[in-house]
Amino acid sequence: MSQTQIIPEKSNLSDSDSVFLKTLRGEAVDRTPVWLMRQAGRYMPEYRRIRKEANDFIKMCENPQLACDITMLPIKQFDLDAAIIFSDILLIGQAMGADLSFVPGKGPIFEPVRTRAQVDALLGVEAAEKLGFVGDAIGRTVAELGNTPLIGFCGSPWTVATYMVEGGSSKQFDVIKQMAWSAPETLHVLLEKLAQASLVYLKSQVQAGASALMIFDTWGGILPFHAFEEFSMGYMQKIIAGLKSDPATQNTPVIVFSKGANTVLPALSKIGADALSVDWSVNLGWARQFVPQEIILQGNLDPTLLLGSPEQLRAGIQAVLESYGPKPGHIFNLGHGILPQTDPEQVKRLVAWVREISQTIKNS
Ligand code: 1CP
Repeated sequence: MSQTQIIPEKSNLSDSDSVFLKTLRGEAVDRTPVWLMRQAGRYMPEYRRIRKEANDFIKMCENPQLACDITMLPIKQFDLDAAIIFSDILLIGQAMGADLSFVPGKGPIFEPVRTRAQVDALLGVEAAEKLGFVGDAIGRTVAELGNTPLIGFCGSPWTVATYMVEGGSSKQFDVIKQMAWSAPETLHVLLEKLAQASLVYLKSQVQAGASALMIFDTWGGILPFHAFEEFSMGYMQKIIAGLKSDPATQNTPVIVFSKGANTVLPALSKIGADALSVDWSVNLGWARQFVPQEIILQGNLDPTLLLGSPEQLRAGIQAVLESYGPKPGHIFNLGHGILPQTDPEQVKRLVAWVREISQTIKNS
């Protein structure tokens, strides 16, 4: 991997093969494509079995064949329109030199990065080179997927930084926010390193065969309005500008998910993303007023609806599809990741109902 121009090794899928890619290019399709955030994960008994045997989440991600097999699990069982590579947004922090572990029941734990000296000691772009196993996993997966496109991804610099600075998951985000208000230069050095490494990392994923990219800004919405651009949005914009100025990646669609950042949708529409993924708190028709038609909207079923009755699930799906209406430019997804306690039978129903109801709406 290098920063120089890279030409994809594998031929990434052409638009004509996929309702997901067609929708991302703004073309009309006869039904709404569907995939689910965190579709390869703990709600699947097969995943839990592999997880128990492997006993180490990071080792699972670092094993290209295992990562490929896990990515394929939901594709084999459900009729999904896209796969997302099994990996994690936090691996880049570890590649930069921050110690990371995943403790069952506790989630991710980072050795906290808080001082300027700690930030300066981290790798920047060179970190991407340590993630070659993800490219390997992508290559294997694309070969197995056939006509189903594969999404590559990274976390937004801000979101990854929250875990690195807080030392893991957080409720208040007070440590990183205090850093933002009292030592912004230090935080900016960290965010810049993350952005540079993420850009090279995303390019390498396209080179390996990813057909679309997604940036997860799960914690963008916890920033106050006036600081969102400075600490979160600006760095995503830089990453996208880097992708769009390289001939090898300029045609690869980029989806941005800034959870809870709904009041900043007009600003997010201007950062060069091809699609914006939104959480369940907004009505898609309302969101469309602030997001131009050429930018695709993705979302936004509340993942807890999968825990309710089939009738409530169907009503929720219907509400999401109706809120968007018959126009092209919508990819069905959840408003956040699927919950571990979800019954896989509900996922089967969801996929079938999105197809059926969206076809009816589009033909009406
Ligand atoms: O213990 C286990 O089995 C690990 C559970 C797990 C899994 C299956 C983690 C730990 N990460 C993943 C995979 C993962 N994470 C994928 C690929 C699989 C897929 O989507 O199908 C992706 C895209 C992610 C992205 C991710 N990781 C995000 C952004 C999306 C989101 O859900 O908000 C975030 C915030 C993380 C951090 C993370 N990694 C793992 C956990 C439990 C968490 C969240 C911790 C928290 O809630 O703060």
